[in-house]
Amino acid sequence: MKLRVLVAATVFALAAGNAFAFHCPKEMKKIDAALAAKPNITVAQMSEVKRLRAEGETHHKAGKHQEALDALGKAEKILNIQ
Ligand SMILES: [Cu+2]
Repeated sequence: MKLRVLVAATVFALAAGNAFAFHCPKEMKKIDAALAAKPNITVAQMSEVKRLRAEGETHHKAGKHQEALDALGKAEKILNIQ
């Protein structure tokens, strides 16, 4: 019985992790699309967006999806595309 609970918890944790894993590339694409559309932001904002975008990708590849989404979310806020 305990094993069953453990298995269920593990499956849930994996599913949640995968949801994040698939979410990050989606947010990165949104940022890339916004950048390609030449957003009306300052040069400083642009470099901050690019920094956050790179930071998000690094976190994502390291498996830190929540940190990745935090960084990508900040970039999206600057781009006004949330
Ligand atoms: Cu991720």
